[in-house]
Amino acid sequence: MHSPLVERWLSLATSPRPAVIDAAGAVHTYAELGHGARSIASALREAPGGARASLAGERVGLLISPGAAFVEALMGVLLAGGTGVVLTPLYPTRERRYFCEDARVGVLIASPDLAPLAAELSEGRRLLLTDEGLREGARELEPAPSSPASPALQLYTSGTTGRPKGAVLSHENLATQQALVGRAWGFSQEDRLLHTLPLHHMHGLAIALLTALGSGACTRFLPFDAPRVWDAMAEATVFMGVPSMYQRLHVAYEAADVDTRARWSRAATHLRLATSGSAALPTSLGEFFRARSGAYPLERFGMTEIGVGLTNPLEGERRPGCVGLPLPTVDARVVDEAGVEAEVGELLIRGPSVFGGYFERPEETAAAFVAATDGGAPWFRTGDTVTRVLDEAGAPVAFKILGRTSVDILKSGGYKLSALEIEETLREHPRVLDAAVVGVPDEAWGERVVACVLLREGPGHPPDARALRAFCKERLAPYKVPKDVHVMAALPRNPLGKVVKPDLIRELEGREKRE
Ligand code: MCA
Ligand code: AMP
Repeated sequence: MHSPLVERWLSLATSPRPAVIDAAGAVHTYAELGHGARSIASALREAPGGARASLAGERVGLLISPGAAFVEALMGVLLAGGTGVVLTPLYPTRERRYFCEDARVGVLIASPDLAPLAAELSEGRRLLLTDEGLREGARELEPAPSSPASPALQLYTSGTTGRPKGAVLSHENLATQQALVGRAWGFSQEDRLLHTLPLHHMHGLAIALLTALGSGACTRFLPFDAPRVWDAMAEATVFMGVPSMYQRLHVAYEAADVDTRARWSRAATHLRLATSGSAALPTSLGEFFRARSGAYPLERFGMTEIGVGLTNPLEGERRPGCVGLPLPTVDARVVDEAGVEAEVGELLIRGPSVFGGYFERPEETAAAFVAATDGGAPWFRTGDTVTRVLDEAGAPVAFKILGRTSVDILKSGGYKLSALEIEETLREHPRVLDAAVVGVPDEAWGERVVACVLLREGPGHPPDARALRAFCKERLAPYKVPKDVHVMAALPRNPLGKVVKPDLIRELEGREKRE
């Protein structure tokens, strides 16, 4: 038996149509990738006593640059019955090691360009390289059985408690997403997706890549670079970005000469769809893009744990500052702290695209859901504060995201991060007595990560902001490294001694205005 996700892939995997154009411009068909994926699946299942029936339950790490090899390995893992854990070369080794250990990654697939980074993680793990040898040496086995409930991907996301946790997405979760998003956004095999997002998160991996693959569309991978992205729009029909990308497109446009601007505007009008998500799109940026491309970006709301939940319409009015309505099969509620229906409150979501839980974290999984009173599936707590926008007759026409329920969860350039994780890292420094990390509103990043630290006495010079940033940089993903570090004499605290972060943010904003 094959899951709907695998069935969909198998139905496309013999097509001569283009599936991927890599950053160097090489075109790869679905048939080529289909062959590559089966070879990788077979190599993964190889074992001393003969091929294993399935990798069921096993986590396979992927450390592969965007391109055809990535898609082959991703689909190869699924065809072998395994669960993919996508690793990124953008982070320091310590972060990658954490993901591998937490997920108990047993096998690692790496592209040859990333082999040195993979070697650092290979102790006690099998390491496969996606080179010609792997493709040629492997026998093509029938795909391993998979069911809708089989875990397909384990994606890491930050929470309010310490280190990132692995959200386990099933084949059904992803197949549902693939079909719903593909349909809602009018995807077809005629589409050419301009893909500039990182592949280790839900946005780039599933919302963008799996949607395109499920529709038989062609995905062109390109590292994000604003001038190149503007020009590449001329060859694309769909672009998906985070608000920081739209901000960079805006900055590049403003800096360009008249001819370049005209060329870029023409290129943008080739797109039939540009979407924005992962963080709130400032309406000024949306209007800027509408003026160039002819259409306001389609803004939608998503999460690692649910994929896309709400979306503005493909056809019809896209309301600036709003994220639209639930996709078909997605149920949404807005509740207050007591769990009672409210005008403004936390957004709760349920439906077949909602994940089942965090890997080996029963307590955090339990805390993420609220039992339903109607006998249906439990509701997932998004942690986002929302309100419904109503029309004159009182019918909901869109949801509006007002902020996060926790001040300790930040979004920088579309990446979610936990202030607590950064604070814990800063406290590892022998001279840091205490630390408070907050997000300060920022044009480029949405929120800018700022750390305020109290130092303790000790030998030698006390560390300055540069030294503390360097300390974080060795230990954390680059986007988590505080952009500013302030050494303070005291932190604003409530009578219980807890740092009052809203006061700290106000204080920092006041400082910035004065500077
Ligand atoms: C890079 N830097 C960042 C970020 N990205 N700092 C804060 N926040 C960031 N997001 C650091 C770099 O390490 C570098 O630090 C400095 O900022 C400048 O880097 P630069 O090369 O200019 O940046 P970049 O590498 O071009 O990255 C910018 C980016 C990237 C392309 C906007 O942040 C990005 O790809 N963001 C997308 C994140 C994403 O896909 N999120 C989806 C999560 P230094 O100067 O110190 O070296 S999934 C999700 O949210 C749900 C499902 C949903 O709804 O989509
Ligand atoms: P992640 O855990 O990285 O998947 O991030 C999910 C979070 O991104 C959500 O809980 C929201 O806070 C935020 N988010 C996603 N899309 C939007 C949007 N269109 N507007 C505002 N916030 C968004």
